[in-house]
Amino acid sequence: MQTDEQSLQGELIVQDRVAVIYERSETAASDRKIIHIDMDAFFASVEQRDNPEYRGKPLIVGGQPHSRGVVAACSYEARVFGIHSAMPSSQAYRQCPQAIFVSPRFDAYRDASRLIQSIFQRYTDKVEPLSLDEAYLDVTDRARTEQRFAGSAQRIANEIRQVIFDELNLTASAGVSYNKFLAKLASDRNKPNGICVIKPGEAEALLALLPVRKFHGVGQATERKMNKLGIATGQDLKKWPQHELVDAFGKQGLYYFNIVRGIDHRSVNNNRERKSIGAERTFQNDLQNTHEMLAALELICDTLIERMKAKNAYAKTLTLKLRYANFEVVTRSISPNGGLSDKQSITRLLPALLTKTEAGERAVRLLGLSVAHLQLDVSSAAARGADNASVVEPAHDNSDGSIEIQAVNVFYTSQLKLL
Ligand code: DCP
Ligand code: MG
Repeated sequence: MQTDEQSLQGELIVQDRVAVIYERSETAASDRKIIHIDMDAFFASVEQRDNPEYRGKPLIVGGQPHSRGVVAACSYEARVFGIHSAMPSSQAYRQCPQAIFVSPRFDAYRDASRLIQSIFQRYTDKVEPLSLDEAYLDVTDRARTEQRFAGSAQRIANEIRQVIFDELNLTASAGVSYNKFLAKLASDRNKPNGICVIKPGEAEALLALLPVRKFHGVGQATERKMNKLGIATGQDLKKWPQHELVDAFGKQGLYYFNIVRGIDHRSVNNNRERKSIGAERTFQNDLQNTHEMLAALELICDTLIERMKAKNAYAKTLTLKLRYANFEVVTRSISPNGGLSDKQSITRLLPALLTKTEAGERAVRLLGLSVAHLQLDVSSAAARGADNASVVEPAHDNSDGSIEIQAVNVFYTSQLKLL
């Protein structure tokens, strides 16, 4: 049966985007012990676990090969063929016609995720989930107080990986370091089923050699901008004085200045308050004119409003996202003075946002809306009205100085629940 999530233009690929952005807090301890755990090929591994016939084979979870869907997850056997998440399924099929394509089973992934998170809680209550399959853990106290760990976060990380394997039959990779940025970087280095420790003395040399794209917080758009400025690696980035980076990248410039020196004071934040809500849709046929785009956006807006109402939330910033037919993605944001609380307060802004893009001149395959800087209490927002809106220029990476939404989850889910 088709749900209204699926009703737009035939087969629909729903890609909701849940952004969880946490405030920074300045806890200047450089002797912290932070672990970042990230499950390996998460959706695909759950499928291989539950379906023995998929094991050892290239497996793709996501859209079917002849649809306009994309790959959500793929097994490591599929990655040998160059397949990766977010690649169109049709392309994945061309690169590996023998791959098995399966549709996602979100309930199974959420169940596994809950169990993984409960394992984390056995080790520390300072757990910050980033998505269904990854989290930061601050184990500073646990490493110190429990004799069997002898002060070693690496031992804790390995034990967690073992417990996950024993109890869930899934593998996880871990990064261990003295801050979140480095722990996340580390967890990716020995994937799958690996662990990597970055010690204080090692960080700067390692970062100098890395291409900037590998830095969490540097997305495609920032990479392009950095490359234009002659910044290709950490070493190049490090040559830039702080004020010049801030001139070029705003608040994020300070973040880049620090991370390339291995400095990241953000604490592991177990407050799971959601900071943005959104909905987006990929269309069976590209939309050609702004009239049909606005109609589609109205429907997306209905979903968004439902979700905002469920949270009793009102928002300050509305972001329109669109993906052109050639897969290029642009976003445009607006922060009206009175906030965003009901459908009308959002839909009235859409034509202005759309004209800030090339929609209409170029065909569009995906549209999305999200709201950010949420607050509770709709009534006070409504009372203020929504006049004097001002359009903000492209928010490719970070419109609000927060860490770029690169780690943020793109889920194939019609429910916006994180866990
Ligand atoms: N996901 C998605 N769409 C994306 C990226 C990811 O639906 N564009 C889903 C499927 C993934 C899960 O989120 O299984 C976790 O994402 P990861 O980026 O951690 O990727 P994987 O766990 O699949 O692989 P790995 O972490 O081993 O690289
Ligand atoms: Mg993963």
